[in-house]
Formats: sequence, C-alpha cells, structure tokens
Amino acid sequence: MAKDAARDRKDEQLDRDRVADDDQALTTQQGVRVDHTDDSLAAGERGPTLMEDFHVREKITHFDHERIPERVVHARGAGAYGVFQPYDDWLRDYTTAAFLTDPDATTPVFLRFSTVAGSRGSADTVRDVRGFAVKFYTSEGNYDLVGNNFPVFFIQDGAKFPDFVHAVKPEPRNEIPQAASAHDTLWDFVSLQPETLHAIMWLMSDRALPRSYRMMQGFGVHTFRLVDANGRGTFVKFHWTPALGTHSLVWDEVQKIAGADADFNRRDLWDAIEAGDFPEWELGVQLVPEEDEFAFDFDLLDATKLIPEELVPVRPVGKLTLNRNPDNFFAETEQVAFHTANVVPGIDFTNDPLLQARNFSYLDTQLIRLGGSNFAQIPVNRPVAEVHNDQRDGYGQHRVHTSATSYNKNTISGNDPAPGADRSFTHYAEKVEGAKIRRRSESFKDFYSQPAMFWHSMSEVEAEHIVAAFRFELGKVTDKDIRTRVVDQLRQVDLELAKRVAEGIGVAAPAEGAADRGRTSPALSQLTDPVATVATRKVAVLAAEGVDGTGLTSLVADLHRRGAVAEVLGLTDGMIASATGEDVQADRALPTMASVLYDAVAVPCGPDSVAALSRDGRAVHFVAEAYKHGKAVAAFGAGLGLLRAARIEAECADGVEPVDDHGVVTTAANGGDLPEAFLDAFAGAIAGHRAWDRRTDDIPA
Ligand code: HDE
Repeated sequence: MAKDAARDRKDEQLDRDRVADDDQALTTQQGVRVDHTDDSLAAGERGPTLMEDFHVREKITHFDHERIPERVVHARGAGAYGVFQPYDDWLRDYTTAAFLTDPDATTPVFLRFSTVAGSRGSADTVRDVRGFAVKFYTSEGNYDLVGNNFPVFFIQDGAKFPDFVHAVKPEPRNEIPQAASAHDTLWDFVSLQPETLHAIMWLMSDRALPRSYRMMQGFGVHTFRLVDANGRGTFVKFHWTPALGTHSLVWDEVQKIAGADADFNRRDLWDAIEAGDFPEWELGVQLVPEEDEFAFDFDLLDATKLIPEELVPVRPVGKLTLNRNPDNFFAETEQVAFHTANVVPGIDFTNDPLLQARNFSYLDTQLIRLGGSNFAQIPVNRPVAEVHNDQRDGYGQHRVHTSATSYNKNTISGNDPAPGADRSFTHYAEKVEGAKIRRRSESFKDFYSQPAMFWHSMSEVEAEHIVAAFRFELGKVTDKDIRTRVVDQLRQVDLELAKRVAEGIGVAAPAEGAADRGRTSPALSQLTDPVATVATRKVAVLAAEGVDGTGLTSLVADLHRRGAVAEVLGLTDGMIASATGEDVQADRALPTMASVLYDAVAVPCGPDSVAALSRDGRAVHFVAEAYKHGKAVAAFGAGLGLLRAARIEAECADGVEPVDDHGVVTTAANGGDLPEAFLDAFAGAIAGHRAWDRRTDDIPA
C-alpha cells in the first residue's frame, strides 16, 4: 500500500533497475540456467572439487567481494524515500531554486538517518549525534542537505575533523568502547579543545537520545547562502521540524533498548512507513541579509554557534514526507552518496571552514567507499535531471556514450554537450582577498557563551539529565586528570554546572567560575511548547487468561481510533481466553518484549488475569519499569492490582471517575463502558510523552 501511494519521478526511474526474481529460473551472472546449487562439481562423490565448476566459483567469488568499506563516520543508518513540496513561493525573493519556491513542484527525496561513532552493526539507541541527510532529486540536479539533529558541530575547522573522529571512535589499542563517547580519548580531546563544548552540551542532553528518527529536528548546521535572480546573496540556516514533535528517551532506557532491540530506531522508521504513518518534517529557514553579517556577537561562519530563534525567526518553507521504504538496504541506503557540494542554482556556500572541508571530503570518501568515479550512476544516486558531459570511462561505467567526441570545445558534435545553457549554476561572486594564513579567526574565539545559553535554557529535568550524563561519561574516564580538566572547562561555562558534575565524579568542586550570563533561548528546550500527540505511539496492553475481554477490546479500539499502535502482550503467544467469553489474540508474548520498546502500558481488568500477571515477575517488572521511565500507565478495575504489585501507589476513586496521578490513569470501571474521561486522560498522558515529575527512586526496575 505504502508503495503505490508514492509514484514519483525517482520511483519510476528506479523501475529500470529493479529486479524481481518471482517465477524465474536460477542463473549465473551470464544468464545461464543452473541445474543444481547445493553441491560443488567434484571428481567422484567423495572426490576433490573441480576448477571448471564455473557456477560455484562465481558464486563464492561474488560473495567474497560483497562487502564495501563502511562509512568512516555515520556507518550505521536507515533511509527512506519521500517527497518535498513548498507551501508557497515567498522564498522566490531570495533564491532561484525552483524546488524551494514553486508550490506546484513536488521533488522526490531520499533521507538517510544515522548515528555517527558506531560501526554498521552497532545499536541504534546510543548517546550520539544523529545524521539527517536529505538528497533532493530536483529538476535542476541533485541538491544534498547533509545535516544533523544538533544545530552546532564539535569543531570549527575541517582540519580538526580527523582528530575529533579519532578521539570519539573506539580507542585504537583495543577498539573499545563501541558506539560510545564515555572513554578517555574523547574527553581528553574535549578538555583540550573548548570549541567542542557547545556540541558537547547537546551530546550530554536528551537530544542525543531521540525517541524516534521521526521525532527529532534536523539542522543544516552551517550558514549557507541563497542567491536570487539578480545574484544577490542572503545567509541562510536550514531547520527541519518534525510534525510529531521532538522527544527523547531516558538514559537507562536507551541502554536496555540496545539489548532488547538494537534496531529500535531503524525498525520504528520502517514500520511507520509500512503502516502508512508517513513521517513529516517542515523545512524552515532563518534568513540574514548580507549587510547584517557582523550584527551578531558570534561569527556566522562558525559552525559551533547557532542563531537563537528569538533573534532570527524560523520561517516555514515547505513539507517533507517520507512515504516509501527502500527495496534493498545495500543498493539504496548503503550506496547512497551524499555530498555537501551537490548544490543547485539558487543555493551556494559560505566560507565556513568546516563546510569548505566537507566540500572536499564527501566526494573523496565516495571514491574509496563506492569503488571509483562512477558512483553517481548507482540508481539511488542518479539525478532525475538529465546528465550530459564529457566525463568518460572508469570502473563500473554503465553509460554507453554514443557521441563521437568527449571534449569541449568541439566542432564534430556541434559543440554538444554545450555549457552555458539557461539555468546553469553560476557561483556567487563573493569578493575575497587576504594573505595566505593558517590561523583561527579571532571572531571564532568565544567558546563559552553559547554552551552557557544552552544550559540556562534547559528545564530543571533536562538540566538534571545533563548533569547525570556528564557524571556517567566522566565516571568512565580512567585518567583522573582528564576529569579535572573537563570540570575546569565546564567552570567557564557555568560554575553551578561544574560543581554539580564535579560532585559526582570525585573531583574537587571549583570555587570560581562563570556566573549566569543571563542569556537563554527558550526554543532550545524540548519542553517549551512540546507537540503533544498520541499518533503512532506504541502501547502495550498486558493480559492473561480471565482478562476482561470487552474492556480490553474497547481500550484497544479507542487507542487505534486515536492513531496509536496498541499491542496485546500475553504471557505466551496465541489466544487468551477472556472472562467475558470472547477470546483475545495476543499480538506478542511478553517474554519476547520489554517495556522499553513501548511508550505506555495498560492493564485491563479481570481478577484472574491480574493475579496471573502479578505472579509473573516479568509482568510486574514491565509495569514498574515503564513507570520508572515516566511513561503513561493505565489500569481499570482489578488491573490496579498489578500496579500495586509493582509498588506503584495507584489510586482508584469510587465509581467510574478516572484518576490521573502524574500519568498513572485509573478507574474502577470495566467492561464495555470504559468512561470517555478515562480514555481521554490515558491518551493525554501518552501524548504528554513522559511524566517527569514522578518520584521513582524506590521503584526496583
Ligand atoms: Fe560529515 N562526513 N563531515 N558532517 N556527515 C560523512 O561522508 C566530514 C559534518 C554528516 O547518511 C562522510 O559519505 C568532514 C558536519 C552526515 O551517508 C565523510 C567534516 C555535519 C553524514 C564526512 C564533517 C556532518 C556524514 C562519511 C568536517 C552536519 C552521513 C561517509 C569538516 C552538518 C551521510 C560519507 C550519509 C558523512 C566528512 C562534518 C553530517 C567522511 C570532513 C558538520 C549526516 O565524507
């Protein structure tokens, strides 16, 4: 279903390369039909295999060459196709890029999300930045916006990138730890490079633990440039805002998910698209006129700084919708090649030294990763715009150029393909002059104001999480001097922060440091005006024999009606005999799942069902753990018994009036007439994402 909904130019183009094997005979790569593929050709039944067995030799040789190098960073990822459409044409005053300004133009896209530090097989839910790379297949060529879910980066100049990545990757002697920043080399680097501090604050915050790729923001990070029809430039920062809001997991939860479902974010994206719950983001821009280049107390070319939204508002441009999963992970998600220098008319670069280095690196890395210069011909990378030039040959050349010439200028082919056609890309005519110099600009040297602004913009609970994250990470650092040096850096961000971190890691609390500079940007907190929707949230409904089938069915139906995904977990798979007569199908067996894989849990009535669940430690733990992680918990009738078994002080008012105690929603009612107010309160608690104000220290989970 999801597939038919979305036929666009890219999808149709891919038809040329799709291969379906249904009802086909097995053949060699040469198309010769194979009689038998389970045994090698041998000299006698127990004899040696023969060289002339071209089929088995080809099969094994191809297998031997199946792997390509994983991305040096962002190796672990998941991608999907979709479409982008502008809302209207207001951006036409700033850029000639048709795909951003023509509300009738729908542009196919491929979006790849990723973690950064881990290898291809690492877990999804680790503390890390997430990549947010969008390839727009525009009518004027491919445009790649290769961003992250943080608006700032760890370093200011690309020359430091190999150092930074070597520091954050597993340590060189033993390749430990995998996909984790909690180790000596990263924090040694941080302690010596204060430019990292702003991105480090984001890394220690909840932003590094997204609930879903569908629930995180994306940022272009650098200041780019839009160029209008008269060649006038405007600085621009790109923002992606998810329709489902920006939400995070908690640290204890992400560690457990890494074991329970290492593919958590990847699966979430895949399942949502297969179910037709197409993820959406709004593209927004912050625009700064060129004449205001020096109007800020930071440098627009410094990628460790953001422009506070309160200073320059984010203006909506259009909507991106993901609507189609790839057919083949390797062919598409692995082979997709992004490049910051893939720009189209109307969008140009700035002199941000990080961006300039990226413009070199991405093309270079594809040459080794994808094995040569023709990777743009790989189906997922191929533009929907026409490609004509005099570039020839190379490994894996798929195009059969029929022209008599491959140079310019020529007379033999009428000088085709000819440069200078209408809508050609013309570089922005920026005036530059200066002495060759290897030195950081003075305007890049305030390392502490924006980390402080981020810190002071956090809600209390977000700030607590940041302190706990620093304590965890630095607590894993074996070299005590490094811990001390990091605290010394934090002291310059904020004395209070440094003290709180120091207390947890055995470092003497600093006596002096920066006081609150009085700057905040409320937009930086995820708890400022959060989007609250129950759509696509996953709810576990626990049931055993004797469950109130009528009540369960009406609860599940109500959740589905509201757009949530409810799953009935039985103690085993199969049918569950209910107290009210009808059998209920268990969607999954509880022992195969874990509370950390759900957003909420509900316990229906049914004294026998609840007694059986209460005797099962896994069921009790399931509820306790969901509660501990701040998730919505609901119970009706006898269902409250399981909550009490989990040491949750669940109140139940007389009659059917529901009680909503910090997201624990209960009612004495049961059967088919669950009160609307109970269902509303449960949905509201789920939509609220987490009840952060619970006291959970004594819950054993
Ligand atoms: Fe990347 N980065 N990067 N990066 N990056 C790569 O390209 C690099 C930076 C980002 O899903 C590599 O094809 C340098 C910032 C994403 O395929 C490589 C510098 C931002 C992805 C590379 C940076 C990013 C990459 C590895 C500093 C956010 C995954 C494989 C100058 C704005 C794209 C590849 C995908 C991937 C280099 C800094 C985002 C080696 C040299 C800043 C989302 O070329």
